[in-house]
Amino acid sequence: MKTVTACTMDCGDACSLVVDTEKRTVRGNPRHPFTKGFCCRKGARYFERLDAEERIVEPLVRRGGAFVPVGWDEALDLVAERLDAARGVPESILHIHGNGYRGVLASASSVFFERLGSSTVCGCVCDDTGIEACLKDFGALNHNAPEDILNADRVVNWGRDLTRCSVHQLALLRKGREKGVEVLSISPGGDGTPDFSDVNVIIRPGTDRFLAAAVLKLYLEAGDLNPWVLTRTRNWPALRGLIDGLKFRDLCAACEVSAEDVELVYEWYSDKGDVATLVGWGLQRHVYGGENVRFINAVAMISGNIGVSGGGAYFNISSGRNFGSWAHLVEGGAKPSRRRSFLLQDLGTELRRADPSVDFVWIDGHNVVNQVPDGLSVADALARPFTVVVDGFMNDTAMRADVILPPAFMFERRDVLGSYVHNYVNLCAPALAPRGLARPDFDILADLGTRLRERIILPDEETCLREGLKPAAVSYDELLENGFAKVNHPFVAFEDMVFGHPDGLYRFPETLHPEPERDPDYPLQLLTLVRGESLHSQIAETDQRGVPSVWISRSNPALTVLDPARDVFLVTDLGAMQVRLVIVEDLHPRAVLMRRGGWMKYGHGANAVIRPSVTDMGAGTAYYSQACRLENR
Ligand SMILES: Nc1nc2c(c(=O)[nH]1)N[C@H]1C(S)=C(S)[C@@H](COP(=O)(O)OP(=O)(O)OC[C@H]3O[C@@H](n4cnc5c(=O)[nH]c(N)nc54)[C@H](O)[C@@H]3O)O[C@H]1N2
Ligand SMILES: Nc1nc2c(c(=O)[nH]1)N[C@H]1C(S)=C(S)[C@@H](COP(=O)(O)OP(=O)(O)OC[C@H]3O[C@@H](n4cnc5c(=O)[nH]c(N)nc54)[C@H](O)[C@@H]3O)O[C@H]1N2
Ligand SMILES: [Mo]
Repeated sequence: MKTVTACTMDCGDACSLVVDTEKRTVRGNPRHPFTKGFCCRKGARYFERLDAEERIVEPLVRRGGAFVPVGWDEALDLVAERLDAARGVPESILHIHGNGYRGVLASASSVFFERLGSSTVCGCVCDDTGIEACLKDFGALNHNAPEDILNADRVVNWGRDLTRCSVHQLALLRKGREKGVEVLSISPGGDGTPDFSDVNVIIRPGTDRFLAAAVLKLYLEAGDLNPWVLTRTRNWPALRGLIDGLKFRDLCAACEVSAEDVELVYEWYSDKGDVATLVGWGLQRHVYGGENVRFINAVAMISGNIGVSGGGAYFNISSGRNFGSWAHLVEGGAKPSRRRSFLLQDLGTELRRADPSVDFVWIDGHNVVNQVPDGLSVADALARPFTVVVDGFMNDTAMRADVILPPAFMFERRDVLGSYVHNYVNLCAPALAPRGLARPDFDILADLGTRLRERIILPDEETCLREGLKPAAVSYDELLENGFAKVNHPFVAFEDMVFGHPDGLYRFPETLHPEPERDPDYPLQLLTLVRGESLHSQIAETDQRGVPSVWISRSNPALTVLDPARDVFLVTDLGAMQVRLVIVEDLHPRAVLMRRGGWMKYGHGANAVIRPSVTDMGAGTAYYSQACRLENR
């Protein structure tokens, strides 16, 4: 049987899918204008996860060091008893929710634990650095419709590896290239960008702000400024003063890009025609990631490419912008005025220091031990409290649980969700029954709520979906009929050059921080990039045998002393892991690339050696500023 459903993975392409439950195949919905009949490798392989032998399909309770299967009544009664006991001190309960599954119903656990007044987490492991940077500049988070890239003459792609993170944006770009759109990509290299670019500029990781500032310097020197654009900005004199005081050659040196290449980027922007700017997520995972994004936006603005079709600066939009909350429909508990929150990036330390202590932890949709810095310290900290993990695999987080509750995965449950790239909302319809005893997260929480001494009552799913859809002005019935709907947003963002700040004016960055000095003991930089064939840590265990690979340049200084034939270790000030070297050509000499999400229990988890860190904006995580070295041991 074929069902039209949707992908709920944390990916901006947010595909509408056609699932064939007999053949166990997943195809892109041919009727969906953005999905256009194809899907990515991770989506196409999803039945491998649903059908995996190692999938957990019944509740498990830890007894005497081993996990024992139990029925739902026993598991949920036990959890309810522990929750009731902890509820006297609400902050002793901690809720950690990731984006492992997305949608209107996916907020159920957050709504539920808010009513309990539990502690929560703050800080971001994904995109809040870039979001805050865009909010500072534009005053609102918006970009042109992704289809508008077809109207560009040229594209400057600052660090988006579309071959992995967004194959549908890649398809649009390929279509554009057939019509003559030219693409220049800027990245540390070693990624998929040469596949879709006419020119590639290799940059020192973390330093895009200097390249962008050097381009601005060339604009100033040429006196090539659009007076109308400047009237739409608030603080141009401050940025001009800053740039005037900087030397072009120092800026080139700071980003390790040659003067010729900087001039090329300038020409790419200043020649006739419209230029679209793609701003990647990678370049904001650095200590000054927010500033990187702001200087790139400034180039898009000064070059006259904001508010025009074929131009625009694309970071992302909010995938929740079309939805409203249904939290007010919940009965029981109380919405607290303030909640205690722990910094996600340093969760291990935060939990150890917590006063009052955390006695009960609920984790859903987040392989938190694997994905946050210093994950092993989080693993240690989870040993004391009673920990419930809602997940279907015995990953680095689940193995630390006291109770594991198996969720229905996508295609096995219902939801409605949007995208952080395009303007459609999709229906995730159940195509098959949950495997074994697995149940939708929503169901699990609704059931648990009725078992508490003071009950929490969730509304039914359909009520939540209808309520959540109200701001989208799309009816649930329309979604049931079509599987997706387009929500109206302007095709060109900020078309009238009126920005989201109260005065309607754009804001430039006014400071340019130097890159922190390289530590001579750790002269290389670890970039933990996404995989094409899976989402983050949702990787088959059978794919994680042996030693994980890292990619380095032939001109990496480590190769002068390393013997690649002997065991090689990636070493940071936090720890060491054995790696296998793959030598490539077009990669920055000091970059060490690793594909992220491998599991610590197989020696593949990079976050075992990545230190907690916070970026300059949005309390994001500076994963890619992690210094390292390679050595024989
Ligand atoms: N070193 C390093 N680490 C990083 C990053 C980095 O750049 N470098 N980037 C980060 C980024 S961008 C992100 S977004 C985060 C992602 O971090 P996570 O959100 O932890 O990502 P996943 O590994 O996909 O884990 C999601 C989990 O949700 C589970 N899941 C899937 N569907 C469902 C469901 O329906 N219900 C429930 N209850 N669970 C479900 C999956 O089995 C999986 O274990 O990681 C960050 N971690
Ligand atoms: N297949 C697949 N798709 C995904 C995901 C997945 O896990 N798998 N995850 C989804 C999620 S949650 C997210 S957040 C996105 C992540 O998508 P991205 O953030 O785009 O992915 P990354 O691989 O972290 O980084 C992308 C590129 O940034 C470049 N880069 C790193 N540092 C710098 C820098 O300082 N300057 C410049 N110019 N470039 C730099 C790298 O070379 C890399 O090519 O993808 C989403 N899509
Ligand atoms: Mo992410």
